[in-house]
Amino acid sequence: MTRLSRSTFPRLSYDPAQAETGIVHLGVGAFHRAHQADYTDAVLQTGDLRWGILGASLRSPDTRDALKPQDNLYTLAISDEAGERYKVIGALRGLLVAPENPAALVEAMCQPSVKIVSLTVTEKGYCHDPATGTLNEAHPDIQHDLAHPEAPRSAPGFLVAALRQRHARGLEPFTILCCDNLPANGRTVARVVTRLAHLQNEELGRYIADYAAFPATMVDRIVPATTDQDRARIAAATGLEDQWPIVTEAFTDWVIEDNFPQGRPDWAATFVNDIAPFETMKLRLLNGAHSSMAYLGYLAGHETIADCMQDEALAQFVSRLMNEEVTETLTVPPGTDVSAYKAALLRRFRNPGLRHRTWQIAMDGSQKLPQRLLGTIRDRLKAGAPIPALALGVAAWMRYVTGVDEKGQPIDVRDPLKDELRTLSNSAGLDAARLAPALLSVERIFGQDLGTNGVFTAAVTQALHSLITRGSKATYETFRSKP
Ligand code: CS2
Repeated sequence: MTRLSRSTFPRLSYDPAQAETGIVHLGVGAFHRAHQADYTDAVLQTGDLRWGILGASLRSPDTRDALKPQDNLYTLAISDEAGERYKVIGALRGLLVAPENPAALVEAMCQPSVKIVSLTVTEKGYCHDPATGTLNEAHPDIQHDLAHPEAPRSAPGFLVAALRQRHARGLEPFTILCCDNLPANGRTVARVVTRLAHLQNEELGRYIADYAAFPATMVDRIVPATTDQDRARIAAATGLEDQWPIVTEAFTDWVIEDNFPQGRPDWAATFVNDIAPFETMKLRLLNGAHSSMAYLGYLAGHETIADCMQDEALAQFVSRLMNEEVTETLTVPPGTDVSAYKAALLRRFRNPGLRHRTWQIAMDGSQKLPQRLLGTIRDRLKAGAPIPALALGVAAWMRYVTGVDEKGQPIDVRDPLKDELRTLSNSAGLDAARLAPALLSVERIFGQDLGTNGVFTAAVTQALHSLITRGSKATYETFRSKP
């Protein structure tokens, strides 16, 4: 079959080769290609060719190898009730693989045309301590970058190396645009990057703190990992082979704090002064529900989020989590109807065209729980409000990270703290009264307050006891609304 490329797909409305590199993006995974690259593609289509994207992978060459023979074009398969429609995205001008030549990436970030460096490197990619949002100075990649500042490994290391070079060359700093689901993502990344710079050179740390902009963002689009079935279906539908298409939903949302001293594309996003209420609503409702469903659903044998939503009891648990425990903690963003927002979320979760695996969402729980569930829990505890559903979400994570499922089969737990969590859970055994306090003692996740909070500890221990003795399904069944 013919491969997608510029010559086999001549219908793009702009010539990517004519675009300038206005953006360098670190972490060109599926989410970036379905979200920011799609928004940027729309800008390029208007004829504003200042904003081509140079993508960089910080680890594997896979994306570059798949897209290079396709002139960096790829297909976005957009799924909704009407089925799937296809769109070819041309916004990527090129792809670098950082470990192959770190200096080349730093140099690319120093081109005068580059006004923005955006990032989707996942929560763990910032090498921070999730409970406090500060740089984990003992992180092996940070230790490496302190020893080799010119040839970094971590995302913060690349940002600091390029900002240092630009400063030395008299170039303005680029704007750093974090597009990961971190709480207060702009401020968190600013804190991490300035601290790393400060450890290298105090003056550089001050310069970044004073002159670099770190606008905060709320990003939203559900983008499951691409499968071979997706590749085959999309090739059959479009008539062109694409080694790395991306499947996503029709829904997309992007709220951005409008702070771009070097200018920005005219993205069809919502630009605001304060993104906090948008971010908290999204992290607590969407991502909080996602993670709770991922752990409970995985343990109950559900492969995807759509499968979880087919399970009436689990769907009811999710509604009750959102309605009875999360909503009250939110400051509703201006112009938002929270009921409509939640109804839309449930529809999005049900989308059968998205095979979003519970295992995928379950990944990196130690980095996700604080902003998805623990912040909500702190607010509820402060208000003296009950937390049965939230505590069950946390307990399901605990049951999951023991690494053995309800049938005694191993779970492939992926998490930067996996070894520590496994050691703690192995020594506690499958006994809630020992396992819950053991895991709650991990301050990098739970901070210094939650592990010693009697109400929280009791609620989590009780939920975990039920998960261990009765199983996931029987436990969330107790959340079924009474007829
Ligand atoms: C998901 C998110 O993988 C996960 O942890 O919860 O990637 C989620 O799909 C996005 O944040 C939706 O915007």
